[in-house]
Amino acid sequence: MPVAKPVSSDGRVIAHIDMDCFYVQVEQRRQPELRGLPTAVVQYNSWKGGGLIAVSYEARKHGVKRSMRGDEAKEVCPQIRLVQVPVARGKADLNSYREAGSEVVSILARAGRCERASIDEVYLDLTDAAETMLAETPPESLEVIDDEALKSHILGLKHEDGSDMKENVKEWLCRSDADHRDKLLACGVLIVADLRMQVLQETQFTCSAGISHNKMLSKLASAMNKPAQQTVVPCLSVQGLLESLPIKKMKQLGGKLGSSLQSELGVNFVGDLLRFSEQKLQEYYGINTGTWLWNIARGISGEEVEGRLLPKSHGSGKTFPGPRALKMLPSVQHWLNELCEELSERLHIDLDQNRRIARTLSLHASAYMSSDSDSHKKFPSKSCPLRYGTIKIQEDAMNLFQAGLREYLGPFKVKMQGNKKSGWGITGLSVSASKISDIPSGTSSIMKYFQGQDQLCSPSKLAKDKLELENPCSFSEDESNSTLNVIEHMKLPEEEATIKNESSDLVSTEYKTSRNSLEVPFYSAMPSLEKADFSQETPLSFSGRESHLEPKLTELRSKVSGEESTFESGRPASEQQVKRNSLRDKGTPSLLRFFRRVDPSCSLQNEVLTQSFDNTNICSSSENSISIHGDSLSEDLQGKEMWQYNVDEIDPSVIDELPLKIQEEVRAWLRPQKRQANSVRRSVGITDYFSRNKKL
Ligand code: TTP
Repeated sequence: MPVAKPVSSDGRVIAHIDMDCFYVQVEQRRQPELRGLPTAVVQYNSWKGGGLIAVSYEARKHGVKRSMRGDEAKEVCPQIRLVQVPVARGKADLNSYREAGSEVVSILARAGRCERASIDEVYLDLTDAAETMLAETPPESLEVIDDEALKSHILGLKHEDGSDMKENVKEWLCRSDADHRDKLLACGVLIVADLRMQVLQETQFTCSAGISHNKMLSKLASAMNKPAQQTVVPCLSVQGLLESLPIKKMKQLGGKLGSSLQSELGVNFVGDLLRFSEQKLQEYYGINTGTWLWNIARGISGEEVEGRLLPKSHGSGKTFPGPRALKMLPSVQHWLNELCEELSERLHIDLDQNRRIARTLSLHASAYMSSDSDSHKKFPSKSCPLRYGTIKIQEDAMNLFQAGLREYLGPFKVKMQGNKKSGWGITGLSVSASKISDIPSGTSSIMKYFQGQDQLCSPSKLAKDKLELENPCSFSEDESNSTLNVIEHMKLPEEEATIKNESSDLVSTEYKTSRNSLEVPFYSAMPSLEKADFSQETPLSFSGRESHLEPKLTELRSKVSGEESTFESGRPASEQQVKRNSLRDKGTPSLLRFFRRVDPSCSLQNEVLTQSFDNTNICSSSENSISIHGDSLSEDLQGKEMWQYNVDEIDPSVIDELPLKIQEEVRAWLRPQKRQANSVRRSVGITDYFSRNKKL
């Protein structure tokens, strides 16, 4: 349900930028000979030429629509050029589109606070830039106004017959008697026109824009004049815009709430809401939603532009329409493995490039039961705490699926295992990772996180026959909540899933939606979720000096998580694979595992391990064990706040992986007899290596 935010944002300048026929433009840039031709991007599928997911404006003129299949498009436009979405792992590979979206975001983000709202949509808060322009170079002071700005559509601006539209726009932009808010919007018009030109020059992509005082109105406006145009909503035009806007077109009103407004209150246009008092709307829909409805009827929305260039979640999904429906558990397992592998890869990239971790794994599916009288029953979505590592994610996802399937089949006597004639079929599968947050700086935090991972329960137990929590782990409040979600999926609006293109074979789905949109939630789960992909632009978060360590840390992290990483960082994949295989074959215990396996009775160990890196002495103790303790603890070496491991257990091949300086130090530990207890010099060493904020 929408939440009321009774904040007026009249003084702000907000732009919504939306790429035009985005996938087509990406393909046309790849194949310039397609430019200007009727073109469409289709999802890989042999049935009737595949489903169209993006249609160029030239093809639209011939009547080609996104709802068509390739063969239908050829019927209405024989000369149409159909380009297939790249395929990887048997499903759509959207990486090139994500990366193209990132290119655009990096340009737009120069101008103000930027929120990446989908693979091809961005919100910008240009208030500061507009204020500055108004103070320093207001439009009326400019000798020449850019032609792109003069082509803007200004809602409510009358054009007398025969009058020069550009002259009218110029006049509006340069009015000295306009109120402050419109003056700011006029500056926004110039800024956005300039940004759109920059995007075109640097990426060859055109985009359209809406400019107003809030996100809601800007989004509405950006769709009004496409392609490659911009539309402005001055304050005085808001009412006119909303009174003729069908209620279902409004963000968040495309679903049940919109239908209820139509059937219960006879509200067909947003403007119709003006007939109701706030109190009346609250009586019908509750305090928050009532107030929210009252506000949107007046074009009021206080939703802030979030400074977020990275996605809120990651996901991977695929549909299996018609005869392709999955009817046996092994085929479900196969596809889940594929989806989880992709998800895991993206999680590792996000971790390495952005130092972000996801905490919740969710599984969504669409299904049918052929013998089911209750054919509208939905396959329940399931979530659990996310454990890093491809195999773990695959295992957990399968368990979530089985838990969902049991619930879905419920009392119906349908076999879980399935067979060709089984009573159930899976028509869509997706896995997603959400609750993404930054890791606090410092390598120790990463280690702490991964060590904490093993304390989380895998959902496997929960998925067993009776879904009983046989062996509950001790969770923090937050974690235990998410564990319960294995049974009751969180109903976060933005995580609800819908498949817009049901007929499509592949879920190629980072398409347009907006956060909180009930119609097609943005980064929603069933669609493949938006990716934190700034691989081209965003440097590693290490200093240049540290960056060479990242591949090592990645491996160490993977080992700590007890799993192989699918992320090949900094080295050719084949080389990494060989290395990983050799480690696996040897069953190599990693250094960090040693660090973890200290006195099992000591619950503070991990804490000490992580805390002590910043200020640590290393002591070689007697016999075959080594202890590390922090300076502040040096007077109390007997307490729990000390950790140790058996040097005998160190596998030399692991040491070879470390930087030379660190290797020397560790090798010295392996010769304890040659080193006096408590005599390790405090210097550059392994503790510094793991301490991100120290320079080696
Ligand atoms: P949209 O922005 O909805 O459409 P568009 O950019 O193709 O065209 P427009 O100029 O009208 O905005 O979607 C962005 C991309 O998302 C689109 O190019 C392809 C992809 N997409 C899908 O894969 N499936 C879908 O069902 C939709 C709607 C989009």
